[in-house]
Amino acid sequence: MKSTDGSDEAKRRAGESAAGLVEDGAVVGLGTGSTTAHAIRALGEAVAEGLDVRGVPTSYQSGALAREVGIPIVALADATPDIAIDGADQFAGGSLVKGGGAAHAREKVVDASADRLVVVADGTKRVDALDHPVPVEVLPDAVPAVEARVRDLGGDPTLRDAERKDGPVVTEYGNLVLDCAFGRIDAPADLAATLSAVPGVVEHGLFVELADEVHVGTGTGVSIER
Ligand code: ABF
Repeated sequence: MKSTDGSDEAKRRAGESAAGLVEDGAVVGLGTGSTTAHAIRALGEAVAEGLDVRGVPTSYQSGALAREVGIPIVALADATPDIAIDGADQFAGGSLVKGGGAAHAREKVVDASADRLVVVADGTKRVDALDHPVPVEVLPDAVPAVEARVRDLGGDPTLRDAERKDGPVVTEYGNLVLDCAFGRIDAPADLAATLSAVPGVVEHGLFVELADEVHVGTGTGVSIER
């Protein structure tokens, strides 16, 4: 059943619950978004109290927040995360739609590299079957071709616009994002593989069976699912 509690309090509980799993000496993948930001702040407090961790950011924003709260940063090329903590736009079991912040390419690389992926979310993100539009990062020249292919697949692509009318959202890698509505996604692994094979697609936001656990914050506590 879909929860209506998308409060910041619920997000904070989820983020802090996941941060509490991080052990001394760990390398931590630092996800993006408002729920993960609570985990990053909690980890910063733990570092101030003596916890030895190094963070691998999944985006410019998560790296900036980690620096602000005092978490030492390490590049993915130099360390493998023991654990990654990341948010989601929607989850069904261990499968996710991500990419609301247009950071899903680096998020997927970091999250998939980690020994353990802990997703943090509030209950409004939980569904029985994924149906959230799938963000697809696309090489700029390939946008028309990818749009056509997505339509062939039964999807409805929308180029993501910046909030102000100054053009489309551009990712950290200089690419554009198509939000592709497919309705209910009954076979996420098949759609993920199909999208990955489209020329010009850099990465999409379907994370199929990648999460080891989901910490779901509520108004009063946290449920750990999976
Ligand atoms: C990132 O932030 C994205 O992949 C996901 O789209 C979003 C979740 O943000 P929030 O926790 O603010 O809902 O993890």
